Formats: sequence, C-alpha cells, structure tokens
Amino acid sequence: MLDKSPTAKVNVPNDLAAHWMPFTANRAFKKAPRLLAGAKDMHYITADGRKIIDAASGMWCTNAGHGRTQISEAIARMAATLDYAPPFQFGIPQAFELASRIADLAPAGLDHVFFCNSGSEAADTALKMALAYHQLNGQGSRTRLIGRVRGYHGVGFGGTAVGGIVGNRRIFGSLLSGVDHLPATYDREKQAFSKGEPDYGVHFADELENLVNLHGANTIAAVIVEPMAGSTGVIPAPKGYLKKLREITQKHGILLIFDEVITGYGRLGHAFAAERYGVLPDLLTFAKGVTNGAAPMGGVIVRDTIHDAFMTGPEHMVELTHGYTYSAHPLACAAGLATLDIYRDEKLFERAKKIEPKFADAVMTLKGLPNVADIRTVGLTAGIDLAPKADLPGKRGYDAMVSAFHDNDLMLRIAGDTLALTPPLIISEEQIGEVIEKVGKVIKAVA
Ligand code: PXG
Repeated sequence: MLDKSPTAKVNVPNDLAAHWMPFTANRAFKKAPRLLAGAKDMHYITADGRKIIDAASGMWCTNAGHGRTQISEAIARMAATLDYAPPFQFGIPQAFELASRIADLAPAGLDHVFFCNSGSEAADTALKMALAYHQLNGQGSRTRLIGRVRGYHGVGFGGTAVGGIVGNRRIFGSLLSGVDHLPATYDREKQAFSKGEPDYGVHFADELENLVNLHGANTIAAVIVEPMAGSTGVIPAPKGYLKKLREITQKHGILLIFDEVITGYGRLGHAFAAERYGVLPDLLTFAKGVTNGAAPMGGVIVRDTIHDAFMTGPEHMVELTHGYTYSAHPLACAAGLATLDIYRDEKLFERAKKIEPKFADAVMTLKGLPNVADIRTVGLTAGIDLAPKADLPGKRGYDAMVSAFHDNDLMLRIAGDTLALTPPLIISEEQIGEVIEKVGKVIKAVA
C-alpha cells in the first residue's frame, strides 16, 4: 500500500532508494528496475505481470524449478511447529536427518556435514577447518591457503582472499596474508568452443608443484577450487586436471577443498561434481541447490579422518569453536529435506546428465552470431563470451541482461561480457530451444 500520510519518509513501495542492492549496478537498476513478483516452474512473473523464462535458476539455486509446493508446504509446517532452535548444544531431528541424507549423496568417505547459511560461510568454514585440522595434527606451520585465478568463493574475508576476481578484491585491503593462487585453467586459443571438459589444460595443475617449491609443503594448509568455475563465466576443468590436483595435494599432505556451491545437487549431472570426476576431496562445500533456493543454507561435507581428528579431549568440551546462530535452521532443514525428496523422486540429477548433450548442441548453434568469441558448456550450464565493446568492458554483457529481461522475457546471468545459462534441471527440450532462440535475439540486439 502506498503510504500517503504526511509523516511518511518514503513513498512505499515505489521509493527504491533505501535498499542498497548487493552486487548490483544500483543507479542503473533504479532507473529501470527489474522487479520480480512470483515464480512457477521454469518462469518468473515480473511485477508488471510478464512471464519470464528463467535460464539462470534464479542464481544457480532453483534446480527443481520454481514454486515447488512440496518445499513451501514443508517450510510452512516447520514454521508453525518449531520456529527456531539453538544449534549450539541443542539440535533438531531434521538437521540430523538432512545431514545423513547429504552424506549419503556425497562420495563415500565424505561422511560428516557442518551446516551454515550460505556459500560464503561454507567457504570460510572449510578454510578454518583446514587450518584447525593441521593445528590438531601437530602441523601448525601449515597456514597458507591456495585459491585460483578466476575462482569465486563468496564474500567473507577468507573466500575473498582465496578468490581470484580482481574486482572483488582490490578495494578491500590486504585481506588474509599467506594466500597464493593457481593460474586459471582457461586458454581460448587452445580450448575455444569445447563441449564439456576441454582436452587442453591438465598442465595448469602442475603450477601447484611450483607453489610447493616456492613456499615449502609444510607451510600449505589447503587448496580450494571450484570443479567448474561458475561466477567467472563457466570454465569447466580440463580433462584430468582435478585428478592431478588431488595427486599433488595428497603427495604433499595438503588438503583439497572442492567448492561445489554451484556444481552440487545435479548441475553437472551428478549429486556432486566430485563424483563426475572420480576425485575425492577432503572437504566439499555446498549451498544454493540444497534447498532449491527456498531457504538460506550452506554447509561443508567433511572427510571422516578430518572430522575424527577433532573428536578428542574431554567430552564436555566444544571440539570446533565455530558455528552460526542460524546453522541448521529449522526452516532450511525442512526445505532441504523436501528438496532432496524431489531430486530423488524426479531423478533430476540423471535428467541433467541425459539432456546435457542436447543442451550443449543447442547452445553451440549460437556460434557465428555477432561478437560470439567462445562458448563453453558442461552439465546444464553454458558460458557464452561476447567480445567486449572497445573501452567499455562489461557493457555489452550488461546490455544483454537488460535486453533479455525487458525485451525478450528471458532471465540470464552475466559475468562481465560473458552470458551464463544455467537453467533449472526440469527444463524441457522445447524450452531449451526457446531459451536459445531468445539468447540469439539478445546477442543480435547488442551487436
Ligand atoms: N562459492 C561459489 C562457487 C559460488 O558460486 C559462493 C561460494 C558464495 O555463495 P553465497 O551463498 O554466499 O552467495 C558462490 C556464489 C553468478 C553468481 O552470477 C554466483 C554466485 C553468487 C552470485 C552470483 O554467477 N555464487
């Protein structure tokens, strides 16, 4: 309702000034807002009543599509039954059940789940666990953390420090000390227009040996990588790369963390990408798809050997001095359980795997359109690089997002001048065609 009282400070709901939006071009947004009011299955409904096809799963979240009543009803039931419970020193049955089911989905050996509320918290939690593990293990000199150029691990200080996106780092000071980065695994000349994992690039993992030689293995705690770099424009791991990283980390007693915030819960055709690549990390982070985006939740799945190392000392003592007020929140646990039911009952991970080749073929038909410099696909995900406008990097990508939303009833994500497609796993083949046709129109509109 519009508040017309003389004392009203803002013109509710039409004053957009108060909300400082995250990772958003606020001034441009507020001149031409993209407001969403509802969502069902493959579509958003805009505030002005238009139906927008969602080629982004919101933000890599709604793998089972929108408006799943099974999930919303589970949340409503839980809210009415148990609104909040302290997660420190107390627990709720649903948290234990969800943890067991997540551990069941994860590769054997990853058996313990620590809950938090976001991917950022999951990344920071995993990094802290790695540091603490080495301390307990009598290797307290292992404090260095290694990320990767073009990596994204959220916005906490830890995740920002190991992240490899200059724009996300440079205005925030020195972040953590003792952080280093592997090179990105992308080389357009050698990999352009690859479907799935590119043949070229296993050697990028060898750089870890150079960092070990530089710093000494006994100073390095952990390496954190996304099995597929999502936020920086969909960069699938080269064939053999993750296995190589595992070999090198193992050889030197360095923990390997997979950040599966995006790749978890079916995005690459498996519960986790670790399974797709046959590589067992020591810690694995998740968020987003665990609740189908319907409630904030993240977490870390931990190797039994690491978990067990903490389970010593007097039994009345807290073993890991870390956690969040909303860890394993009842509403998120309810959403998570209902979401995992849907993934299982509708076999959505298998579905993603089955339609991956059709999706990849469809996206590759965009090759040859104006400014398309590269297309990468893996799982139900694609990155389409558009050539930047001279002197205005990011503008063509931004214009594409705007054109998609306002003129083509399409939601997509952008990373600079890269368009990212990452639709719900329920997308039909016909809808894949529709999305690609719309993306084609968008690319021509920003030519
Ligand atoms: N790790 C990875 C691999 C992510 O992709 C995070 C951590 C942080 O999660 P939270 O829940 O703290 O935001 C992410 C988040 C995009 C986009 O457009 C991707 C993310 C966030 C926002 C935008 O690709 N990923």
